[in-house]
Amino acid sequence: MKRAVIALGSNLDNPVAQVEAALAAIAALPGVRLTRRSSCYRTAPVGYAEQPDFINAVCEVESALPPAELLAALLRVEQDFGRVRTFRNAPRVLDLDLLLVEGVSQQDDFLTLPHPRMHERAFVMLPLAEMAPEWRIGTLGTAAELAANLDAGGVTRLA
Ligand code: PH2
Ligand code: MG
Ligand code: MG
Repeated sequence: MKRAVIALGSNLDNPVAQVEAALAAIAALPGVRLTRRSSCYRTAPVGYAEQPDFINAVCEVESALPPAELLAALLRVEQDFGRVRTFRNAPRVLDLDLLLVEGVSQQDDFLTLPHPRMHERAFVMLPLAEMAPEWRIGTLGTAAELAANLDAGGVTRLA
């Protein structure tokens, strides 16, 4: 069993409900146990700005699945939620990104771990610092250290 961290994001069709339902769907995956989750955060869109605010969160799981199989299972959950891929950074009902797998550093066409852009994204790092300040992001530092150096503007924790 290895611990892993997953990012959740939605900005269509009642995003808070999408994220909550996605957490339940992740918890129900065979070979996956949900161990921790962050609050939900309302976040301004990064990249392509002309779209609604996002709801973002992160969760931690324990899984016996190899990382690529875990990612494949997450992509199937996206499909089950009706994700339609149009253009890069387009609005979406659900985005699930595999961020970290304990002890794993890898780079291939399907999956790069740690996620290569996570440390520069406040919408990922603030929820992660809340849930798991001690997680190390490769050799870059802990979630708490990296989050403290980001501009938190546009990221609001929901009650
Ligand atoms: N995801 C992106 C691009 N931009 N911005 C916010 N606020 N939240 C996201 O989840 C997000 C984004 C690509 O996956
Ligand atoms: Mg994604
Ligand atoms: Mg993403």
